[in-house]
Amino acid sequence: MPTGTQNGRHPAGPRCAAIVGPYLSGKTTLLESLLLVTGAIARRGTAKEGNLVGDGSAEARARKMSVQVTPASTSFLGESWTFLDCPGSIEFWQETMNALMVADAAVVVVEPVVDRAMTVAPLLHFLDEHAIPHMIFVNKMDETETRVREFMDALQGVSERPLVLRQVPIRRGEAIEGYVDVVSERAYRYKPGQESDLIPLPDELQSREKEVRQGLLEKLADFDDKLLEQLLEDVVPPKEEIYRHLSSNLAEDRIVPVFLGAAERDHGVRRLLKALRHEVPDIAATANRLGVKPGDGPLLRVFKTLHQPHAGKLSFARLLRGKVKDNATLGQDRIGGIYRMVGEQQTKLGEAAAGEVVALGRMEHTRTGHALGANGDAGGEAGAFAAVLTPVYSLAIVAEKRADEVKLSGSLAKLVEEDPSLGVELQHDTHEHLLLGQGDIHLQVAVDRLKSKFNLPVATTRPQVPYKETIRNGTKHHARYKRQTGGHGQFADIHIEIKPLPRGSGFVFSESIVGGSVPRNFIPSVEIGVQDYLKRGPLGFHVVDFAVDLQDGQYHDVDSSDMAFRTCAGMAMREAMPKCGPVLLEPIFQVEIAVPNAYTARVQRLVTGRRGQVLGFDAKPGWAGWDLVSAHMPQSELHDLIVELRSLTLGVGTFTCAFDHLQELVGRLADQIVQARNAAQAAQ
Ligand SMILES: Nc1nc2c(ncn2[C@@H]2O[C@H](COP(=O)(O)OP(=O)(O)O)[C@@H](O)[C@H]2O)c(=O)[nH]1
Ligand SMILES: [Mg+2]
Repeated sequence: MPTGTQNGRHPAGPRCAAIVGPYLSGKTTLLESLLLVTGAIARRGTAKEGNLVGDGSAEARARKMSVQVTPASTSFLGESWTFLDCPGSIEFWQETMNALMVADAAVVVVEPVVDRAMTVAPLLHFLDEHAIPHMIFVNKMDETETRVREFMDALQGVSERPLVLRQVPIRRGEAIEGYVDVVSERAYRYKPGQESDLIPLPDELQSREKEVRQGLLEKLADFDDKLLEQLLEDVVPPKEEIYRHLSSNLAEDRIVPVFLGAAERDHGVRRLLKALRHEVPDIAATANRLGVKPGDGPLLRVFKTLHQPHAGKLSFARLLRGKVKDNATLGQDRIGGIYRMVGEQQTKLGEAAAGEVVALGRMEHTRTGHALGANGDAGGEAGAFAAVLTPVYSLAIVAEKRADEVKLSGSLAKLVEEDPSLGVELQHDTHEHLLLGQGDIHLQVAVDRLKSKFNLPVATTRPQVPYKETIRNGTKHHARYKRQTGGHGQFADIHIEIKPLPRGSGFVFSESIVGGSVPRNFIPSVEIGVQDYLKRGPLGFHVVDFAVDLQDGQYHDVDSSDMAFRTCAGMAMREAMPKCGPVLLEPIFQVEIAVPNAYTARVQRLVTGRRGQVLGFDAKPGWAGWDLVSAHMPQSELHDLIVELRSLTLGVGTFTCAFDHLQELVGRLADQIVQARNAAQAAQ
């Protein structure tokens, strides 16, 4: 069995590789092939039959896409591996980041399409930022007409680390029938369902092979003076030495090896497995990279939580250090089962050791992202983990059945436990419950899960914008409230002055009563009456940035009461406010949009097209070739901004935003908003 890379010194403990890359590049298919080739499954599933190991959940099957990370453990040549099939969609990026933070290496699966190379830029940036060793698997080579050379140039354009091509394809017509390994300089022909055949190196590939090999050696020499000297003196280093350079540079994330194949036909998959086996660092190196503190006790990082409708809760974790036994106490919980997973299939284990990826049963207090030790929370020992993404999209959510309202908040909390990039918020102005997340599919999957896992059907709508209103001019007003009904009546009389205040002042109440014309004890009731009113001003919205001064009034010894003054104040406001030039206020957000600079001009047009104002743009710090466009944009234009931004930028554009100020809105749009508000209130 010619492996070419056998050096006998590679790490042999349980290792873990995350399979990542854009949506539809073939990650789930690659996982299937890895499991088939290593014998973990007996036959290949298909998306059509809905039996792919990586897409076992109902939400994934319904959408024919991975919506959560799927761990699958197997062994290859006596060594233990767990592969984490990650979702490619940017809306499930949190899931993918969490998985990457526990893996020893990532396999980035890409399609050989020049124009789509850009789609892996954010992923490669994340990998480099965290120095996560990664290799690229160029998939679908069975169906491509793209030249490898051309595609490598495009990929190199979005990778900060040098790429090193490890194989040269052997073509017959347009089809690829095998490859030359440029380190071992051996040629192989693919054989369906079996290991490739060793064949003589085709003559016509000799020079291309030499060229690629030379390129690889030159890149390695950039990190090693001795190798550089050898190359300058035309000394060819032994293969073992080249492999040693490849492994150490991969471990340090200094180079990115590139392999070719077709997962659907298992082409190149054994070659990939061998590279993983020989070149990927083990848990000791990974723990060191992450900054895990040395020690003997167990230390686990939970990278995924799964609430199963009938089988209870599972916490997926990687052992960064030490050992655990079933029933032991870990974090704040007692372990109720340790399982090795192959998709949805579980095998119970009595214990697990450093490097393994396991599912832990019934860890009720444990959440995604927790670091667990033998003595409670071990966050301080476990080193780096992925940050939580901020939301870019939201929907208002209500339980379809009124009786479910209480259950809803508990179930939402469980969903957030599973996926920290989801959020829940009560919007005080509009009284809406908002579900926040990374995009429409992300939230629709959450809604599906509420139904399938918690039997909780909900309806969603576009959230209302919390418009406000204010006044442009002030006025003085006198109001008298007088009722004579049977016994003693009600009486209150007040003079108030209303004044506009600068933006951001809110509401200010004061009094300048002299001589007790309104007795002290009634003054708070006047303020309450004004407060009641300001929840719904003349235009129908919460009123801000104005002052009310109580200046004079009258009272009656018997008929005056707190209630009478409160009512009178409301009356005064209702009569006076429409005369103060009411005007609508629209929330404006400060928005930062990050895109590759090829899109900067288009993004500026997008901002102005959505009534925004571009404040400027600058290079995004630490992101070569990316810009950060800052703008002020109305909140009402942000709802689906992410949708348009992604469709404009092959999915890679992102933004962050924060409330900045309120701004007057007049004209047709304002009239429409006020009309809609009045209609909605009339319908209540
Ligand atoms: N031609 C070809 N198609 C493939 C190959 N691997 C996967 N596909 C197809 O690509 C599509 C997406 O595959 P999938 O594994 O679900 O992609 P994922 O989104 O990256 O997990 C499916 O229709 C697969 O059949 C391959 O090697 N060659
Ligand atoms: Mg998938």
